Amino acid sequence: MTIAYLGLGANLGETLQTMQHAIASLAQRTGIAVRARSGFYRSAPVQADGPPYANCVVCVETSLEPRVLLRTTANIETQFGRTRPYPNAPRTLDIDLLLYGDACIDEADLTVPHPRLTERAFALAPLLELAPDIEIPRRGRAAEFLASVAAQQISRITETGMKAQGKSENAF
Ligand code: PH2
Ligand code: MG
Ligand code: MG
Repeated sequence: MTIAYLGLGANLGETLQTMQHAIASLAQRTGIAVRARSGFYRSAPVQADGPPYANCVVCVETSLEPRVLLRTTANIETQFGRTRPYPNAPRTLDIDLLLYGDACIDEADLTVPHPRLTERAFALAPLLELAPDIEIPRRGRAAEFLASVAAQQISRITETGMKAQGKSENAF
């Protein structure tokens, strides 16, 4: 069994509901146990356009090989209506493999750790909430990179904020 971290993002449709249902869908898959979910965050698009994003990170324990895990998450993206009209287009659901144990994979269609993890507050902040001391293979402690992404606009969505979802979902 391997501990892996998945980054979820959405900026079209009922973003929080989609992510909650996607996590439930992950938990139902053979070979995946969801161990923890970070809080939800609202973030400005980074190198992308469209509405603000909702983001979170989940920790899973899995017996699936990285490629099989990736196929499963791609399948869940499709289940929730993901389309790819152009790179970084707004989406109903994105699930990225951020970390897979201490594995380092450098292949054309799969790079682990996620190559942009250390440049993105929307991935780093929720990851650090789940695992404050986590090391990124070949990069060092994740916490060391927070300062360099401090300018990116991101805020944690509180429970109260979630209850008022209809009104505040697209606000920072
Ligand atoms: N995902 C991207 C590109 N930019 N920006 C935010 N805030 N959140 C994302 O999930 C995101 C992004 C590519 O997958
Ligand atoms: Mg992504
Ligand atoms: Mg992706």
